[in-house]
Amino acid sequence: SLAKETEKKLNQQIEMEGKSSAYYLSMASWCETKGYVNSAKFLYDHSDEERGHMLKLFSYINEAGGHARQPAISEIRHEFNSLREVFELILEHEIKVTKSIHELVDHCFSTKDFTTFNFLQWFVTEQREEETISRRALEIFDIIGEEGMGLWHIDIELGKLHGID
Ligand code: OFO
Repeated sequence: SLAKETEKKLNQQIEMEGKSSAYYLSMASWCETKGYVNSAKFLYDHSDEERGHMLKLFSYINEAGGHARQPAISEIRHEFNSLREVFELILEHEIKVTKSIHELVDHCFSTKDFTTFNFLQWFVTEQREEETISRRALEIFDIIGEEGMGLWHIDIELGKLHGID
């Protein structure tokens, strides 16, 4: 069965995924109010995906005899300076999430919890994809350029990003 320490760490990961979901929902809303409708669509979907990640952890913990806990979501940002800043913050956040997953995997390996170790491999792959998408998003800003009609084109291209995932 699930060690208490591992259960605690998995619940901390739930909190991270819940925060990701809330953070991206807030970003989606900001984008929508600014007319970046395609980016908003991408972020609403992304927020749903993060909730999906959180629910995967809920099932795993409870099926393994633990108790998954709905995390408190602390204050999140509602205002952003630019569309580019939103995507920079996403990459920054995803790097943090990857680090957290890796620490969790390392903990499971060193405590010989190979079942949870195996369960977490899905998240390892997912984080790799999420970082790639976030990096791709920032490249789009550089390639197109934000001047003139740039942001309008950038928003369209960002809306296509979830196709990769
Ligand atoms: Fe859950 O992958 Fe992003 O945070």
